[in-house]
Amino acid sequence: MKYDLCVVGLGYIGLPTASIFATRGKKVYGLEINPRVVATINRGEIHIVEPDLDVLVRAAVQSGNLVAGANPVAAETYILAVPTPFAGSHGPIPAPDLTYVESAARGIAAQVTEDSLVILESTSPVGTTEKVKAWIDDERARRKLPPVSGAQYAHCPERILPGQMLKELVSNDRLCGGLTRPAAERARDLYRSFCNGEIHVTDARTAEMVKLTENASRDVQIAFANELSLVCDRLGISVWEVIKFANRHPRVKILQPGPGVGGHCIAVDPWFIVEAAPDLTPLMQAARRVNDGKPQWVLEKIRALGARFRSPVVACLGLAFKADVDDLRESPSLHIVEALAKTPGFKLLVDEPNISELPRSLQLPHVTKVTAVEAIKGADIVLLLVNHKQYAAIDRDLLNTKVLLDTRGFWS
Ligand code: SAJ
Repeated sequence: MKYDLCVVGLGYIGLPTASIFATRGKKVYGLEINPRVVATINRGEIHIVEPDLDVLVRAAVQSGNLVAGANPVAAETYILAVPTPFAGSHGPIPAPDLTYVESAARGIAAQVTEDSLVILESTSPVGTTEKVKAWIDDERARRKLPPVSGAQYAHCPERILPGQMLKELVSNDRLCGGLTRPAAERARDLYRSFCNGEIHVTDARTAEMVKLTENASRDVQIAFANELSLVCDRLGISVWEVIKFANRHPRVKILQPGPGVGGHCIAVDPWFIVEAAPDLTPLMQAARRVNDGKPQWVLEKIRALGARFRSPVVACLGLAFKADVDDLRESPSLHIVEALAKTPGFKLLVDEPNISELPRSLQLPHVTKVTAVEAIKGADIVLLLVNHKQYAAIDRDLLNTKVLLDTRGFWS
């Protein structure tokens, strides 16, 4: 049997993408190396938290159009949706780690035919789509399989926002960058089956750069807000008021300061541009340093506030990398709480409403998981790290007698 689609990697991007194609009538095979994930999906369940994803996956699996497995299959189109983290650093600049993309490409190489379309969705450094083709050609040569010069390649980057993935998957504009024009147009026709936004056609290198540019742009803008927050704090001015009023200017749109930039996109992707041109990117490098420095600033603030108490109890509200998600990866809030837990004399009462137990790094005698209200009641200092919706409802009277550090300006 030949599937319409084989989606490689059933994570935060691959799973919603595979499922939405399946609910639009495509026969989809999800290729996934983790056997627990395969079993979960085939039961119609999910292994990640994202609003309404459970309903979509259940519908996709029950329709018979989505099946997960560990072996490469024959398909018209392959979509690679695997992680592209960075691998340690060579000097001050982290290098991209393309090993997942390479092994995904080599893994499907034997199945690729003259008629195949191979799409890279993973956020990738410029030139990666060309590498995908080269890895597939190389793997086929290594296995003594005939070359497939007719196979088509495109980069169609995902651009969906965690927390609003399903809405954005359908409504966002899409970019299809081909190694050739027919490849881009074929990809465009495929995404039309569910994408209501405009679908723009370009070349693969431009598409790669656009995706990186979007996240680098956001990183630079958040860095501006974070830098402002340091200056305003020193000058005794509320940064939230400054931004609120500055944003009343018709051409000013400053983002919000916070405890740092987390997640596996915005804190990572600018480095892919920097790595390609270190001598030309002082602004992007500075933005990364500003945002990466913010957790340490929060930590020092809290330690200074803690010096007022003999044995300070700190309510830490939120561990996720941003509001209303359960994702702790690259979370500045988690890093701050982990460092606070190592501060002698500090006791921590921690709330993270989207997880059921503390990560192992925080399973310590002086760190307790409680509800937000319990944490506030029992604390000397309240540290708000994430603007989860649950915290909006907290009775402000509870905070009156507490020393407060609101890193998001949520209660100001
Ligand atoms: N943050 C701030 N202040 C702000 C906005 C965000 O401190 O004003 C922080 C958040 O708390 C979080 C980090 O930045 O720690 C990133 O959050 P985010 O909501 O800006 O973005 P992500 O990482 O969830 O998703 C981004 C999105 N990119 C853009 O908005 C340009 C999304 O559309 C991409 O699909 C995603 O990266 C990705 O996968 O690349």
